[in-house]
Amino acid sequence: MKWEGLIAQYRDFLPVTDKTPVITLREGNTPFIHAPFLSQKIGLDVYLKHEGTNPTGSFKDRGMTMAISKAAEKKAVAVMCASTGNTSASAAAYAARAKMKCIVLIPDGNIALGKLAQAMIHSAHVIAIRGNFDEALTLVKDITSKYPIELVNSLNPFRIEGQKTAAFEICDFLQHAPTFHAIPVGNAGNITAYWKGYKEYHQIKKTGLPRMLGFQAAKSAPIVDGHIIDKPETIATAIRIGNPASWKSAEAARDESQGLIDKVTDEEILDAYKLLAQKEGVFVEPASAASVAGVLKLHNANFFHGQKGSIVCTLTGHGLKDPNLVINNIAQPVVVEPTLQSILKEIGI
Ligand code: AN7
Repeated sequence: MKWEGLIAQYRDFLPVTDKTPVITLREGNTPFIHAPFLSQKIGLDVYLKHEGTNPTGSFKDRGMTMAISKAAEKKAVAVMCASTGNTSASAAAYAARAKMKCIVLIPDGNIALGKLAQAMIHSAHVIAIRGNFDEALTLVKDITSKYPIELVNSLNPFRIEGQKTAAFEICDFLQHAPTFHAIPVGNAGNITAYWKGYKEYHQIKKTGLPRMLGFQAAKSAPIVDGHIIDKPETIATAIRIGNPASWKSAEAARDESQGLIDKVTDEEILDAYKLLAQKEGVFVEPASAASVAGVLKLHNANFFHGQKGSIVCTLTGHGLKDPNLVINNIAQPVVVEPTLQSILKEIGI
């Protein structure tokens, strides 16, 4: 099959016309990977939707191809976003392609190195604020409401439209919806988008509906705790968000699907992060491992007991986004002299 990007593939489900210039990096069509270790452990078929293989290394490209195409349609010259990293990387790439100016606000010191490098090389105007993501988003909303700059955070409805196509791909692969869909929750755009996608596909193709399982980081869990978190913390900087923009629609996805939104500790996130790499061969960034951490937490609480079918975990971003985490916190190579003897000794022969 020839894959020309998700707008071409799912045009009938998207708000585009012949007048929409399609700005694409051929995003989407990401690997849908069976996870044998997790499947055996949990007793249901577990699949990983590896969104880290999108062109800029995260699921944000699905929303950005739509947001930037629609911005190009209205002849916008500049776009702006607040970001914990991946949105800025994606916006910078698609804006470069569309010859638009891209301005990003990031929380100083709290975005992964790879993401910052991406925004810089695509020549976005990167402004680091001495504050967190929530403060950055408030500023961006204010500025884009007053000046002719397109907002490309997931408050932009075209972002959600693009991101919903991941649910279509899953249903196309399985020929029906999974029983459960597990997903990290930060600003809560993606859980909103998947649920919209599942509902729309079900209406037309009768693919069924999953129960949505969303997971926030324990110290950045406003939806679970029921109040705004002023100073969110977590090693998973991508989801270090205390006041999600799509809070209400995430709750709607949870309730309509008879699902849940729970929280996972940094320790649980790191355990899942290592498990994915070491047992399934899939390297993701820590925020992405929150979906698997959550599934393991529910498994340990017997949540899946007596259930049948499949669990799909969205892995939202690639592990190479945040290489420092591995080198500084997990492992480093041993260093030896360049002799046969020292190497044989090291490998225990
Ligand atoms: C890897 O880039 O909010 O719940 O500014 O990068 O839709 O926000 C990133 C979010 C999960 C959470 N996993 O998704 C940003 C940003 C990764 C992410 C999320 C993000 P949402």
